[in-house]
Amino acid sequence: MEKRLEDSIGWMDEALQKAILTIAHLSADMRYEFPEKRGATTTKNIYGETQQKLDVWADKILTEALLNTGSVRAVISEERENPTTGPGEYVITMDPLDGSSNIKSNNIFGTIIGIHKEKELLVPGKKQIAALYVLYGPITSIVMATEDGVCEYDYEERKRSYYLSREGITLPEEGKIYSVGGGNEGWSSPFSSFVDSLVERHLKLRYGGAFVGDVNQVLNYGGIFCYPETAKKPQGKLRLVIECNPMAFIMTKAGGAASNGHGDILKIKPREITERTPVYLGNKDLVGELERALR
Ligand code: P6P
Repeated sequence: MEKRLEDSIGWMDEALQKAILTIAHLSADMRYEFPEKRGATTTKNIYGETQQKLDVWADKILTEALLNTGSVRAVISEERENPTTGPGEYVITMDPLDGSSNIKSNNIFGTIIGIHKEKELLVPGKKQIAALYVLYGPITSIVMATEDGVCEYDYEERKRSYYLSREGITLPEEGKIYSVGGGNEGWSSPFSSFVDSLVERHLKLRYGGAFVGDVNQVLNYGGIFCYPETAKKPQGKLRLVIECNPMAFIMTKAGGAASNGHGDILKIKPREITERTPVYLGNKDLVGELERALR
């Protein structure tokens, strides 16, 4: 008997279930709107990046729906300068549409969600109680991590529900792929040597340009995802709070490691919502090797 997402999270308190199921149900419906909402807006987000129509729309409908659940105290979104507050107890950190540069080319993109219920809004990623990403791929799927581990749910169109497809997901022992964001201009020589060593060990390059899709490949095949610091971008590109912490939580619960090059990303106390960080996620042996190389 296939287990539905609703049944799989029945152990959670009702407020948390409502928040997660709201994201799940909305994500399934969002797909139908994608074709009409391709293309860029004339506005830029707080990072100075041109917003795609889907960025703005996904942020709006997810934020409103989450606040309407009554479960959410604040939504911290990539698309907004300040948190949007509500009457509930959970804090949601969100990249509503990660990988929007892939919309034009119809490549994979997704939604990244982190959930905590600490008093402070900005807390280390280890304080998250759940994290998930929605992958808008050939299959719409959700990968979610809680204290109990990592599960995947596939959306079954005919039944209009998400069903558990894998549970207890752990990284393969041996890493097979590597994925490096940005160009190689300005890499430190230790990082460059590390990447060369991966090639020499016959790891395969898999880079799709969306954090969710690239980390999902590492979760499935083992290896390492890197968006490194460079000479021009010493803090890298990806955002600590709304992108890296949820993905780091999931990778860690799958038995992997998450580093900023010098230590566990999940231990960093964010100074501000917009803070960026270099990010390295994947098999513990590879992440550890890279940390030693960067010392
Ligand atoms: P680059 C997508 O725009 C994103 O924020 C992440 O999803 C992705 O990992 C990264 O930027 C891609 O950046 O510089 O490789 O195009």
